[in-house]
Amino acid sequence: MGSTRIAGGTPHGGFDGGFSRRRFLSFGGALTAGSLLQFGGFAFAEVRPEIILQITPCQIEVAPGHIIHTTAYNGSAPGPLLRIPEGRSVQVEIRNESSTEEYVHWHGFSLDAALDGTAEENSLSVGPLSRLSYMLPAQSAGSYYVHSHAMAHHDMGAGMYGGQFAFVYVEPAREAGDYDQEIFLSSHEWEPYMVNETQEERSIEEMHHLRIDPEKGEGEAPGEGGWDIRYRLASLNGKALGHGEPIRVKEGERILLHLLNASATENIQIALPGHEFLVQSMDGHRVPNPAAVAVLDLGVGERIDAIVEMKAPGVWVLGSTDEETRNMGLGVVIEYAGRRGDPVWTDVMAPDWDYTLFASQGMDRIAEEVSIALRRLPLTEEGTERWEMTGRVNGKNSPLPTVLHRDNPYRLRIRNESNEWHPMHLHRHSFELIRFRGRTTAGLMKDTVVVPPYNEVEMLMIPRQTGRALFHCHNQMHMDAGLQALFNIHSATDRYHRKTEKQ
Ligand SMILES: [Cu+2]
Repeated sequence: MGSTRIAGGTPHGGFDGGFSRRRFLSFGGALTAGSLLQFGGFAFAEVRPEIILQITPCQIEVAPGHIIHTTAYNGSAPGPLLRIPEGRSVQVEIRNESSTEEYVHWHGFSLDAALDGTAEENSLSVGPLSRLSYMLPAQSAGSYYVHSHAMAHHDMGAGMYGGQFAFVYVEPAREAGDYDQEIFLSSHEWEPYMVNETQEERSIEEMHHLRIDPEKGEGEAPGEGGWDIRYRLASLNGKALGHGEPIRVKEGERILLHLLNASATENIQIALPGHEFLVQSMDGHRVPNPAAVAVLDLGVGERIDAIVEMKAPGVWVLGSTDEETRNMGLGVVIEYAGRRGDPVWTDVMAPDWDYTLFASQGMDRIAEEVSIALRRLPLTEEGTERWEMTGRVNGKNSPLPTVLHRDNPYRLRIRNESNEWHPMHLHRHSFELIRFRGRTTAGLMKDTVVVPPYNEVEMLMIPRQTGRALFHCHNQMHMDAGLQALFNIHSATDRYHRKTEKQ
């Protein structure tokens, strides 16, 4: 895999509306004819790009006078809504106009590891001032997400902390069309900082310089306890609550809401007082049992599509159920035709989020068990957190990466031994929720599942792709601090050969 990586991508300025295969190869350097066949998408390199993602430093006015300097796709955060027809491949070109190497990850997509956009899977990267062109394979209809998968660590403008994200919608070939308006909303938080138990605040840069040199005794003690991340500002579609255009609706309309949690670290809860969400899809998959709820929980990286019947005329806040988060800006005004005045929020009570509400009845599944524990480790000497993921296969300790075989069913038993919520994301695959909070369930397909504190979740995974597949917590801080593992998926043939030898 390593030999197929294009170091530095293609030179800036090489774009002339399309690459000839010869030019592409000469720019690629390390790209061989063999890999051209392996990643068949490159054979279409002459085609003009239908999607152009321009990674560019820019300024975003989240609230009046409150300007965020970040890097984003095509000059806005979220970037443009990318609509792709169901079942059709599209030619993509990534133009990196920033000064750092970037990885563009297609979250929820089923595709080759080369195109998945992570360093861990040896995917293609796009170097500073470089371009990368490939064919994105056809996907089934639904809500997806594209974002930077660069490691962030102490750079709070990098990875998911910055503005490199966009909503991807694969349009159903036959839409039921049982709605009057379709609205896409992506949440995000801005200007992260660190705070400890005594409410002492530190910038990320300050945290980085806290390291004590044990030889010289220099540096500063980080103080008691760990440091948590907070933000100064939050937004839906890049605007803080009250600062963008309201969503204008009419009484009796059915609104199809497409929600994406594009946060770096924050799981969110969203409500619209006086209304309910009839959940249609999660992570781009139709739910077996569409059910109505007052509050939507979205872990980092999760998507929910829901119908809202507009039946309570007024001016409302659609936003976070958490007052502090709402005051930070996580919300948008919903304005009925002919109604004026200040937007109204009333507290909405809801039971704990329960995925099984939208799933079907559970059944027994025969599958090999892969047990994964999520654990917090002692703090580093800087006072920052550390995490680990360990694996056990059929009761035996297994070093990661864990070898899986294509088309073989696995029961991923994810045990959260910490007091935090972890949105666990599987790359290049969807998996099926089969147990949640002790209850057996079926039919709910996900690519990201939130594992509650001191709880266990079981997912049925049937790998359909070979190669590396990253499995990690989508909380960027947890991931960077160790909550990630690699599955190495071998072809099914390997497995059958092994069985034959044993007889
Ligand atoms: Cu986590």
